[in-house]
Amino acid sequence: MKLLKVSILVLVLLLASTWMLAFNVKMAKANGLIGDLDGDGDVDLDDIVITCMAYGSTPEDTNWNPDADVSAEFGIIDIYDIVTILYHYTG
Ligand SMILES: [Ca+2]
Ligand SMILES: [Ca+2]
Repeated sequence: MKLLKVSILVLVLLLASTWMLAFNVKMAKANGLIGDLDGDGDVDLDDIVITCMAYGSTPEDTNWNPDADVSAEFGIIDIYDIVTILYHYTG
């Protein structure tokens, strides 16, 4: 039973580290909250809306928001940025 618990813990840690590497998540804002685009101390619908307003944009676009570019591929706001911010949703 103890071996099973250790195996599950190792699996969870492996999956978490893989996810971090795969999405190459970067910290946003001085408060360290990933996805807190409006800087109010939480990650909620307002931050998702801000990200959606920049969806599909690149630095050349007028609706580009560098704060919303929290996940690879960097230089474009795409579904991975939204998923990353949703993952850190605090409500
Ligand atoms: Ca916020
Ligand atoms: Ca991105």
